[in-house]
Amino acid sequence: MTRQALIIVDVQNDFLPGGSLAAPHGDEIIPVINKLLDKNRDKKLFSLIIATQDWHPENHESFKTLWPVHCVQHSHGAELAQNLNHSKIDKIIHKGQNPEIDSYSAFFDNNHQQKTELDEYLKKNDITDVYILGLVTDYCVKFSVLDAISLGYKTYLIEDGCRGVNLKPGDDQKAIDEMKNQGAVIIQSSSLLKTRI
Ligand code: VGL
Ligand code: ZN
Repeated sequence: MTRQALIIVDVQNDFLPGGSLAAPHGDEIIPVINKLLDKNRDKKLFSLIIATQDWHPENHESFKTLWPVHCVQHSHGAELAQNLNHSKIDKIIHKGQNPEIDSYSAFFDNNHQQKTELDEYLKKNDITDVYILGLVTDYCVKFSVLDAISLGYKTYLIEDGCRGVNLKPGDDQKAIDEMKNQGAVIIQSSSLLKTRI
């Protein structure tokens, strides 16, 4: 028996146009996600819907070195997009709270030392397959997908449900190629939406 979960990565104001670390066209994925959530009314696509939030303290190390201030705990920028259908989310996973160590992946910090609750939560719910989308393709989505594969989940990337930040042009495509090479199945939301259920 397989059981599926949808993991919505970091669909937060700061990663959307107008936010401090915006993925261009990031807002275009929100209707894609809402359509999937709507299609899933009877839970036939996904048994569980999980959303992650990048959730940094004000003094996070990455603000000094790499990134503009973003997703500070309890700030407007850290909130999930307002037009995302929040009512369907079963579980929120926070990451990136340690001021010293960043956490791109929804599963582990970047040193692979601390785990978030996500793997335990999926295991407890007998999830075998994960479908991942969100922001941004070239960082948090990519590392979440790679960790899901290494943890043994059958892992799907819903490509049209993601946008990259593209610090270098083409970073998003490179990330997709890497996920595919590591074993992710790249799909489009349309293939899930047209499933007759
Ligand atoms: C992210 C950069 C820094 C992401 C988070 O959500 O992909 N990227 N923090
Ligand atoms: Zn961050």
